[in-house]
Amino acid sequence: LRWLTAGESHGPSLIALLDGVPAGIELTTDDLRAVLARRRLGYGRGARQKFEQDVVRIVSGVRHGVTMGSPLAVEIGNSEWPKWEKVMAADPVARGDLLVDAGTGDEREIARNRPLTRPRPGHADLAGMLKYGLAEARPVLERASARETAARVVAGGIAAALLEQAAGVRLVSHTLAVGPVRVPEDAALPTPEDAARLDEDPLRCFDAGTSQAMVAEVDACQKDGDTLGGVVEVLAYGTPVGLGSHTQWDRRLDGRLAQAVMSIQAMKGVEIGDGFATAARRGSHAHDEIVPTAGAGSAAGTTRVSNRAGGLEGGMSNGQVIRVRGALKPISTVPRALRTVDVATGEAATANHQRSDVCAVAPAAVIAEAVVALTLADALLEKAGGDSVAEIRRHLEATGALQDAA
Ligand code: EPS
Repeated sequence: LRWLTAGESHGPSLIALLDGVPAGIELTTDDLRAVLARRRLGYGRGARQKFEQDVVRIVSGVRHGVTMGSPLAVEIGNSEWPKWEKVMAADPVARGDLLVDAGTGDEREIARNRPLTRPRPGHADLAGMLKYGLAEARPVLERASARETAARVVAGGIAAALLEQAAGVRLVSHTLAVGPVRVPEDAALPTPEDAARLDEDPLRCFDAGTSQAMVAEVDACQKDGDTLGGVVEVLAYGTPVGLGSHTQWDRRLDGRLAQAVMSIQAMKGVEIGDGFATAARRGSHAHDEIVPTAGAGSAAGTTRVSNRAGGLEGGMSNGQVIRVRGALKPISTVPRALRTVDVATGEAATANHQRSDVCAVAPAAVIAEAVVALTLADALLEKAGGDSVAEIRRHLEATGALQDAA
């Protein structure tokens, strides 16, 4: 399975392109609308989420609600495009079209097109300007923007449909921390049955008391003109044993999941299972002891007394619930503007700022779920690949890797 995205934040649309999707997955435009709507959830998001609409169109790969095995292209149109048509036009634009009002003779450039010469710390702005030899940040931030994750969420929705329909794998994601407010260590983990309830929570947090404290933290932060990060977790239930491999570095599934999650905008840390907490434990309390199940007598007749490893040992899925966490830095566009340099004049300045989310942790969980789904779907096809859902199921049944949940 291969996937790519294209599109700018204020361009006409984003594109998700998937190649290698098997035939026979049931999938509709409404399914993709539903996954995209989940990405817009979350307390503490900015004004843009309220007015901007995602307009989904499946361009290829699906016929009458079923994938055909051909490349899947999905376009996510941006309802705000008419406001940006000139500023982000692909073709050259007459200077007069970029002035406030050519008719009244107002010669000032429209605000949207003014050069962004005060790079924002934490964003791709400055490194991108230096790398691509640009005098302003617009061409960098348009692609670096987390708006791009809409395309990855669509791609992940397709991957999740494949995982569920071919192998019975189901995913769920939730928020573990917002700033310093964290779910207690011993809190219960959500299951896929809890997904709807999580989507109703303002921060997609499974612990009601903690969620209230998170809302208060977002409010306090907004009042201070500041932004917040946090920690999200993705859980994959029913993953077949043996996805990924210990035999080569780039086949290890934990490494592949880490890359997928780390590549989400604003991610600064990834953990598998208990991750960093494990580093502080002694070995006798760090692993998952193996005990026999009834009628044992082979490697298959075993179970575990814990899941500290997060379902991955030796870079392979071991049949336990896969647990991947991502740590998100606070949004880089800080209302209480940070110091920078105006590169047009070389003078000290404050960073460009118009509007900002206070906290994007809740959508980050949905995005992390999408990239985990893509990575697991890719690994599933390597293990039990086939050209159709039926063929993959036959392969899985033959290997005995399917879990009961399937
Ligand atoms: C983003 C900044 C904000 C977000 C945007 C991602 O946009 P703006 O700076 O134009 O207000 O709203 O996210 C989305 C539009 C989206 O759909 O997720 C950023 O800097 O990454």
